[in-house]
Amino acid sequence: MSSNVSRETLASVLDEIALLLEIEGENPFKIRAYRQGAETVRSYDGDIVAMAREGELEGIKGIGKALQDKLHELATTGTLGFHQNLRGNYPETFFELFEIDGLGPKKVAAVHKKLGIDSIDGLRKACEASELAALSGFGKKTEQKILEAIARREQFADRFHLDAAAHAASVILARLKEHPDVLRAQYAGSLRRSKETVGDLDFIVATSKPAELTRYFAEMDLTDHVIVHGDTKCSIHLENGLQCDLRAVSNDEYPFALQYFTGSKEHNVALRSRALKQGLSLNEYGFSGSSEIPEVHEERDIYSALGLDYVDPALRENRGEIEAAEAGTLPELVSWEQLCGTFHNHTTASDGRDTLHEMAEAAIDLGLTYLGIADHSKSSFQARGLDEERLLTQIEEISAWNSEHGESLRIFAGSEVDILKDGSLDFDDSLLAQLDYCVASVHNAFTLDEKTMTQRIIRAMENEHVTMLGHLTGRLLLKRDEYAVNHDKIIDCAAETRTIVELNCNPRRLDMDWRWWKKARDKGVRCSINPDAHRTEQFQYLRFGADVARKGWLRKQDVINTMNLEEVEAFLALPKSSR
Ligand code: DGT
Ligand code: CA
Ligand code: CA
Ligand code: ZN
Repeated sequence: MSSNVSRETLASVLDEIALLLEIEGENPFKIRAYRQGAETVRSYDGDIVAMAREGELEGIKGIGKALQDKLHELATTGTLGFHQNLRGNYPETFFELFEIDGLGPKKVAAVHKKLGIDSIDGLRKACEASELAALSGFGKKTEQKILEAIARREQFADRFHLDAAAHAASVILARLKEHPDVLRAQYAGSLRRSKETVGDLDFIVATSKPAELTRYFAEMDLTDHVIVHGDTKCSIHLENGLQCDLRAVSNDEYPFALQYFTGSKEHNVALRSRALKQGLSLNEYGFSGSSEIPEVHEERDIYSALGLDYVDPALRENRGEIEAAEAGTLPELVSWEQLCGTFHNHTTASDGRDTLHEMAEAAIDLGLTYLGIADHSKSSFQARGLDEERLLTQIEEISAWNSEHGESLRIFAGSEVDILKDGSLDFDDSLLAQLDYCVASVHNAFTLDEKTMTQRIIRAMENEHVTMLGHLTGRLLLKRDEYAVNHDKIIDCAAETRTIVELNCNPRRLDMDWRWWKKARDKGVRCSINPDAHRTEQFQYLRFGADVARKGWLRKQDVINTMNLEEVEAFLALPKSSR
C-alpha cells in the first residue's frame, strides 16, 4: 500500500489524461475537469498527496468524485489503471509529438487519425512529403513551422539550462570533495565559463588514486548509467540525461587540467600559441619545451608564466581577454555579493505564484535592501496583467508596506508595461509618472521585421518614464528563438536616452545576451540584473545574473542594482536625461 508519488506526478498524470481525452475527441467538460484537477493539485495549500493516499479529498473545490478515486489509486499504488489504458493505445514515441512547438492536441489528433503519424520521425517525413498541407486546418506554412520546430528540438536536445546544470554540478562537486583521496576538485567547461546553456559537465579532481575516483564516480547513486569508465576518465549520464565527465589527475597536473578543460577551445588555442612564442608547449598535463619550465601550483601561475594577469573563467572566450590580460587592463568584474536589490519581479497580482508580502519577506531573507515590483500590464491578459485601477491599488499597498516595514526593505512600485505593436505603451504617461520606475517589454507581435521591431522598441525607450528595457530579444533558451531586432541601434538609443537595459537572469532567458554587454558598457549603457522572479525561490537567479554580467565584462559601476538604497533612490529621483 505504500508508494512515493509526488504532487507533480499526480498533477501531470491528470494533465496527460486531459490531453489523451482531447485526442480521443471526448466531451470538453470532462477534459476541463481533469485540467482543473491538475491545477488544483499543484496549487493546493496542504499535503494533498497524503490526503489522496488517505482518501480524504472530499470537499476540495475542483476535485470531483471521479477524480478523488483516481487520485487515491494513484497515490496508494503509484499507477492509475484508467491512465494506463488510455496510454496503451499509443506507442511511447507518440508522446514526443507534444514537445513540438506549435503542435497542440487538436493538431496531434488530426495527424494521428488522418495520417497515422505516431512519432516525430513520421511527422517529419509527412511534412517533407507535403502530406500535412492536404489536411484541413494545415497549410504549407504550418508544415514549414513544424519542420523548423523539429530541427530546433534536435539542435537543443542535448543542452541544458544553467539552473539545472549548476544544481547538478554543486551536488556532484560536494560528493567528490567528500572522498578522502581527493585533494582538490572543481567543475570546468562551459558551466565554469557561465555560458548561457551547458552541453555536459566536466569535473577535474586531484588525487593520487585516480582509478579509485573513477570507480567512485561510476558508482555514485546519482549515476543513471555509465558511458565510459577508465582508470583516469569516466563519463556518466544522470537521470535527467545530463552527461558528466570526470578526469582524475595528479596534484601537479591539476592546474593544467583545470585550465584546459575550462576552455574555451578558442581561448586555449590563443594561449597555447602565446606559450609557443616563449618556447613552451602547453597542454592539459603541463608545460614542456626547451625554455626553463615555470613552476605552477595553481591555475593563476599558468597565466603569470605567460606574462598575463589572471583571466576570470567567465572571460575565456578569446574576445580580447588575452590582450587585456597582457596590458593589465582586465576589468574588475561585478560580483553577486555586490547586489543590494532587484527590479522586475512579479506577484500574485499578475502571473506570480507568491504575494507581495511573501516576495518582500524572501527578499529580506536574502539580504536585499530594496525590491522592485513590476507586474504585467493589462494587454498581457494571459498573464492577468493589471489595469489602471488594480495598478493604483498596488501602488497603495506598496506605500503601506513602506510606511510599516520600510526600515527593513524598501519596495519600489513599478510595472512591466507592454510595448504595444506601434511602440506606444500600455499605460498613459500620467499613470506611469506615479510609479517609482517602469520596465518596458515586448510580449506580443514577435514576427515584425527587424526594422519595424527596432523602431517599436526605440519609441518606447524614448519615453521619459521608461526606466529600463525588459528582455530585449524575447528569446527562450532551448525553446524559442529571439525575434529580429538591431542590437547596435538599441544600444545607441539606450545610451542616448539614458534607458537602462535589463540583463534578465531567468536561466530561460539571459537576455540581453552576454556578447553585447561590453559594447553597451563602453557606450555608457547601464545594466540592471533582473531575476524576473515569479516565485520567491527565483531571487536565486540573481547569482546567474552576476555570472553572466561578468561574462559580459561588466563592473560594479555598470550595474545599477549594486547601488545602495540611498544611491538608488537619488538616482531614480533624477530626471531620466540626467541619470
Ligand atoms: P559544452 O559542454 O558543449 O557546453 O561546452 P564545453 O566548453 O564545456 O566543451 P566540452 O565539454 O566539449 O570540453 C570542455 C573543454 O575542454 C572545452 O571548453 C575546451 C577543452 N577541449 C575539449 N576538446 C578540445 C579540443 O579538441 N581542443 C582544445 N584546445 N580544447 C578542447
Ligand atoms: Ca562541457
Ligand atoms: Ca565534456
Ligand atoms: Zn516579461
